[in-house]
Amino acid sequence: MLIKNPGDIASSEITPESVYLDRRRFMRGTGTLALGSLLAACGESGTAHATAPAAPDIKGKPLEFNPVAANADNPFYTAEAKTPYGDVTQYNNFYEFGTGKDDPARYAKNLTTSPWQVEVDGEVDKPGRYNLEDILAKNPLEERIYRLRCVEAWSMVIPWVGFPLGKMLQQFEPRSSARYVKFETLVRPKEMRGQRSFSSTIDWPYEEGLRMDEAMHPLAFMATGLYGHEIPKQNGAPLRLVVPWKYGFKSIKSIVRISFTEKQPRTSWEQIAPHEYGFYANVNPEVDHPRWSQASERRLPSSLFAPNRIDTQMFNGYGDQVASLYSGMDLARHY
Ligand SMILES: Nc1nc2c(c(=O)[nH]1)N[C@H]1C(S)=C(S)[C@@H](COP(=O)(O)O)O[C@H]1N2
Ligand SMILES: [Mo]
Repeated sequence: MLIKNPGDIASSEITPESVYLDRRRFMRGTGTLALGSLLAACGESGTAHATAPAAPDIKGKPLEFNPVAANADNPFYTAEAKTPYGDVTQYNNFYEFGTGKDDPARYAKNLTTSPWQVEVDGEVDKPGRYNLEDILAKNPLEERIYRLRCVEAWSMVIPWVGFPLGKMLQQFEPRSSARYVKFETLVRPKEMRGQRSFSSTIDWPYEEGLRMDEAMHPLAFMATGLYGHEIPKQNGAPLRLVVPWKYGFKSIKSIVRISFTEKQPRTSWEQIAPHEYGFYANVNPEVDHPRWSQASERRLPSSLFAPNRIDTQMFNGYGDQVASLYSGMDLARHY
């Protein structure tokens, strides 16, 4: 196996972290007075905030993996600026921990992710309860640098570590009757405060699914790490899906069940608002969300002074690879 720890070289150096920090420092400077009085009101001394805090250090165990080849024509790679680690791990959607963007970073800490098992069932010849270690032993890690486009019209560029979804699914030996694959997130209200909330709109577990040919596509990925290190809990530890040509809600986190089905599975967001969120959820600048445009997106980091708004690309820029999966389909109807 290829052993390289890119913590030594890659991500942090290539990321324009310093530029990002400078911008934050600038913004803090302009906000000093207001922030100072706010802190005073909270009974805290403002002096500790006179200088910007350092970017949060990369947390988690460094991983061993095969780094992505940095060629412009490699679909698993993009030369676009990576979103800094601090944004990737502190601006999240993970409703099991709350609906605020900073709730996951704050509340996912106490989630128990070891031991971890994945139940495999349905139209498959090797069903069972698999220990995460056994899955990992069969699937050497590699790196992918992908765009992630949320349906809320913001996006990031994230260096993931993990393995191809299709390769893992084949190891379970799906039957020819398996036309779809469904994923479920852990339900553990004791550790997931969003699941205890009475105002929650989601009927837990969070559920997602793919058509079998989508799941087998080489771009579909299971992530166990990011920025060369173990994936933080707020990003879906210990095992989460990444489908870069689809809206982010398809990329389900903290997976505990994989079911092979004949029929198109029920998915959480489709259940909540079927006219707003469809099963396919392919990134498509020409099909607007009923309440906002999907023609452009805020690429993080983004701020009031530097919104960093860019055009959204069809299939999030992965059209050359995936468009053929949908030939003949009306993508306005199958949104
Ligand atoms: N279980 C679960 N998975 C989830 C979500 C969630 O709320 N619960 N949110 C989704 C949404 S809307 C997005 S945009 C991505 C965000 O992933 P990130 O926080 O790692 O950027 O996770 C997706 N996976
Ligand atoms: Mo999202």
